[in-house]
Amino acid sequence: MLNIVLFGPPGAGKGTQSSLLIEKYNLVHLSTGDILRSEIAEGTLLGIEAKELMDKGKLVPDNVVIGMISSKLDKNVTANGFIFDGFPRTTEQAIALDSLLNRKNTSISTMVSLNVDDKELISRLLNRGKDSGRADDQNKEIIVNRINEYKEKTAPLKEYYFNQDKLTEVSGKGSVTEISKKLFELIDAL
Ligand code: B4P
Repeated sequence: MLNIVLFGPPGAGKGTQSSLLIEKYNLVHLSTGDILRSEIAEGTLLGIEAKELMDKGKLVPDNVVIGMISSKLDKNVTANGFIFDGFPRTTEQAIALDSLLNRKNTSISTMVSLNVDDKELISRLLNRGKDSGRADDQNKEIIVNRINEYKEKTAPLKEYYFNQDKLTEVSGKGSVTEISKKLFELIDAL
């Protein structure tokens, strides 16, 4: 199985690159951000609680997102592999993911970290906020909170995957096609 963690700060291009990787490698896309937004759209209790945190740029509790991923893995037993987009975001989530995959006799193949500077991230997200309708993309202060949450809770995960010899760092600046070309090359070489 090909199991890829697509990693990076908010706005690094994880969602954008995921759609190209899914098409090329026939993988199942698991985006915790997308799953949470669909819970919000359906007005579920989980969605109502998540919205309050997401609108402030904060992370949703680990047990909530781990439960969501676990049930999605169970629903896709015949998949070629998965792209984890925006998950894991904390060490607890990474440990849980390793154990969920281990139970299915598989593991993470690689973790690709897309690196983009803060100025570019803020500009991309404010730009998307003009027509996305996403509350968390419309205000610079909230975007800065998201970047700070990333630096404090998520960026340390690079070391977690480095220690497993699975970390690859890629510049996320440049055109979408240039970046996807680099990702295809490194995945083909696995
Ligand atoms: P996510 O939905 O994961 O959103 P994101 O971090 O903003 O990244 P996204 O993938 O959408 O953006 P992309 O970089 O592709 O998370 C939203 C919130 O959900 C979090 O803040 C948190 O509250 C919650 N959440 C989600 N997962 C969680 C978890 N595991 N644990 C706890 N909480 C969780 O693209 C951004 C923009 O850049 C787009 O407009 C795109 O067109 C543009 N872009 C992309 N590539 C570009 C390029 N090369 N050049 C120029 N622009 C580019």
